[in-house]
Amino acid sequence: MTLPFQLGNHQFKIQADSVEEIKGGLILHAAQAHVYVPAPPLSYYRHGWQSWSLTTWQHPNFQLPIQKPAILHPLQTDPIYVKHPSPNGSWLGAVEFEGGNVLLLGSLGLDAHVALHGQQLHGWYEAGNGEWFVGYGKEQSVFAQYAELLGERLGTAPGKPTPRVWCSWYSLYGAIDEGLLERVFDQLGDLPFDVLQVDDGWQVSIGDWEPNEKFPSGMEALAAKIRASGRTPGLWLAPLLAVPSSVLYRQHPDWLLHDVNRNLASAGFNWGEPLYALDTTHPEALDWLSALMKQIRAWGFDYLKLDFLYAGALPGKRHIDMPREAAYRQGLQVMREAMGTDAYFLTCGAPIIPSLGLCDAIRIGPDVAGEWESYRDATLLYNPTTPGTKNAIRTTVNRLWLKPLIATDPDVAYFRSQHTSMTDEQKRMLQDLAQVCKFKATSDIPQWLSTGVREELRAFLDARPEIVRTGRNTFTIDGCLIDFSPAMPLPKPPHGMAALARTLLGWLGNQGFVMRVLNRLGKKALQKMITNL
Ligand code: 9PG
Repeated sequence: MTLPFQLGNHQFKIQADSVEEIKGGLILHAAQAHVYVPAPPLSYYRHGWQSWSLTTWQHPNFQLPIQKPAILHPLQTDPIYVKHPSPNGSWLGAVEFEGGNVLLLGSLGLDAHVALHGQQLHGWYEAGNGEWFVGYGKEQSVFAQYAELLGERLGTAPGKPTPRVWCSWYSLYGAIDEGLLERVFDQLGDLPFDVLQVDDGWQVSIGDWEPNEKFPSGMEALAAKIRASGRTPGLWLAPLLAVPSSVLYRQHPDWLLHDVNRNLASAGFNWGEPLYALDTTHPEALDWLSALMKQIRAWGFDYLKLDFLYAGALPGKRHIDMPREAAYRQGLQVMREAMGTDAYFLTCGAPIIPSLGLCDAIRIGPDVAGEWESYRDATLLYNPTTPGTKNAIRTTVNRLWLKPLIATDPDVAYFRSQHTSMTDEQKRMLQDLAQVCKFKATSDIPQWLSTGVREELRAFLDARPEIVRTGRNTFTIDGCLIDFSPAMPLPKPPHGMAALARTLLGWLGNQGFVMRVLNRLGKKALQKMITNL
């Protein structure tokens, strides 16, 4: 049915199977929902699929260049919609009108997408039909109401205190070994960290979650060392991925996600290898995941950062035919049950809405990095998901409406003055974002900090400031005005020579050998950086 609807001063036309009025909006039932807005909107809210995917307000007529390289689409975007010609986003979309009010169309279930066609918001479920929320009014209250409805349906996090985390990734990257980690952990001294989290680099392979030769004493010994220092041991893994060099890949090809042509479905490319996804509807794969979670807990790790989780929700042919995000959620549920609700569970690279209610925290933006923005990645590749501080702040701030539902991880803050090209102001913005998110982490090596800066880090970790949101990008932190607007603009799409360079770079980025060389060069640069530690 099509109905005219008065919301605020605006007359909207709504098309759905049924419409029910609730306070502050409407609940629709439909496989396809349409909302016709009375005037051309000023801007459109695009919501990215998983932690790293772009989330931003954009001009409704702006056609976002397709981000490159294409080989990374499954790893950085929802690959189904990456070439969609209209402004579009996962589960929800919103438009802003003159006067500052917004209209939001958001699904209250999984496997849904929204696009803007001129003056029409169009939402659809990939399989079957479901519920939608339509809200109109002040931006913060419309998004808050959407969050509340999502929480009622998918659940909210149990609200454990958010730990302050030292994470090994953004300083040591893959170059960790047990001796080096123990030295750094010692140097942390009495800095008030609750969790020491070992990131990527401890495992034999992506798929083979056993300690490699750099951890000869084993993971149990490492966890015990951390525990003995009075902190909680944390561990990273990417349980839904397998690379060709892994035993998992060789022994269980039937556990992997396939495409309609019965080839393996690509989950992107990283660590110099193509990535493949575990099929979370396969009972043996689920048993394996469950045993893996129990193993990690038995080693003594109580903080789990499960990464690259999008792999469980990629499109493909599954052992049991079911919508892709429902399949992911089933896998997540099995992992949560196996690890126990007493573990602190952070999801990363994770489809946002399908993760709600099953974890404690979620990364809501792409990785930070030592630089604000890279010209190659931002402008030439037009890739807003690659590691970089500006990308991280942009997407994170645009997802803060999720805060009532789950702990929101903005990634680590930087305090160091070595191994970064960021200005003090840029570093400050990341630190402020951590306070706003109430999720504080860093990877800084104490040796890289002067005594003064070490004390700044301590004060940052100890602080519990009062946060007030005063606008889309503005907050007060203990009364002090903070503005994240400098991180919001998207780069200008490349023209002329830059467009040519873009084509060439995009092609190079799709070549496995180029990615392998980049991977090797990265490792060399890293070795140089850590020689004195
Ligand atoms: C470990 C890292 C860290 C980090 C995670 C995740 O687009 N990409 O190619 C891409 C690669 C790695 C990545 C994010 C994006 O980082 O977010 O915190 O744990 O894995 O490998």
